[in-house]
Amino acid sequence: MRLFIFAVLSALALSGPAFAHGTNKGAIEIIHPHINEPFAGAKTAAGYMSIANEGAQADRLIGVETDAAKATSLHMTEHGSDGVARMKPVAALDIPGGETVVLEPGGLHVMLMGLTATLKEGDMVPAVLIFEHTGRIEIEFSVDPADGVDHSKMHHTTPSN
Ligand SMILES: [Cu+2]
Repeated sequence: MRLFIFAVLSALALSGPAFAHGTNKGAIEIIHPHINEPFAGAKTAAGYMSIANEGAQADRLIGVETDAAKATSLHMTEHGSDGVARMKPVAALDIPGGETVVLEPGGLHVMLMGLTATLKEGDMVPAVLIFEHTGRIEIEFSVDPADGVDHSKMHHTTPSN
C-alpha cells in the first residue's frame, strides 16, 4: 500500500498540464506531445513528443497539421563550430521499426510558425501527424510550463530568417 501511495504522489508531482498523455494508431504510439508555453507575443513555438514504432515496418512522419499555426515544419537543431544553435528543416522523419524517436529541446522538433492563437499553460492544441504508412494520427499538444527559451529568437536557416 505504501508503494502504491508513493506511486500516486509521484504521479501527482508530475501532473497538471505536464501529465503524460498519448495516442495510439496501428504500430505507432505518440507519447506526451507538448509545447512549452511560448513567450507572450511569440510568433513561433516548438512541439515535442516521443514517437514509438512497435511494428516491424519502418514508417515516416511526413507532415503536421494544426489550426494553431499558419505553417508547420520539422526541424533539427544543430550546434555549429561557433557554438550557436541553428535549426534546419527536415523533409521527413524516419521512424524505424521497433524504435522510438524523441523530439526534444536541442534536437528534433515540430516548428509552429505564425501562431494563430495565444498558447497558455494548460491549453490543449489539436493537431494531426501524417505518417507515410499509418496515415493521419490525431493528437493534442498539451501546453506545458514555459522553459525559458524564446524559440522565435533562435537562428533558423530558413529563408525567412
Ligand atoms: Cu525550429
